[in-house]
Amino acid sequence: MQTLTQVQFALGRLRTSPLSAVIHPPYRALRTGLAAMIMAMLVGLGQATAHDFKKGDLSIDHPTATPTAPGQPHGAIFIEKLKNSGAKDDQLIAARSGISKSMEVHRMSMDKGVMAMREIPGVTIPARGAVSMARGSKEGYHLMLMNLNRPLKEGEKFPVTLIFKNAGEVTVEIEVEKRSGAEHGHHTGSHKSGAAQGHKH
Ligand SMILES: [Cu+2]
Repeated sequence: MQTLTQVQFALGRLRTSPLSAVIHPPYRALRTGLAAMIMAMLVGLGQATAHDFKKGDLSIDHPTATPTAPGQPHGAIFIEKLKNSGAKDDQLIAARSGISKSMEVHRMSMDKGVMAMREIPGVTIPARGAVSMARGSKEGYHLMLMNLNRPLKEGEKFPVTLIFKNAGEVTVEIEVEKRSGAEHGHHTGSHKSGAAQGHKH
């Protein structure tokens, strides 16, 4: 609380000194930098809106699922970014959810001009690095909800527990969202062909 008050005070001072900024250009840059830093801190305080999750050294940034049509057996989950601030590699090795019978870690790739996907042992998040599991990313990583109990409706949220080799388990909230544009079309096509070929369990 005290920190917030001080930050507000600092921001107030920054705003009320336009003249000095004109007279002393070097200070202006300094003040702009400070203001940006303070704004970043304030944004950090409102974590509920950011939709990212933390576990140990890992951050899980914006996990989403694509809506599914009635009768569609499987669903796909994407994570904008998995970041690792630690000194050791970690790996997303499994996941579980009450919304499907099981979950698998998948990778989508082109095989002789045909898009296919297969189960992989895990997705490595390099030490002091990051990996994308974003929709339409070239890596093609995603989590598959195998045999959904019900369709995924746009706008809904549901919990999924991610299981990491080192960091352990963390439950995140998945947002079901549709994306417009080529990225989405590409992806939907991919999963139809992949599901037809590779998801007979
Ligand atoms: Cu898949």
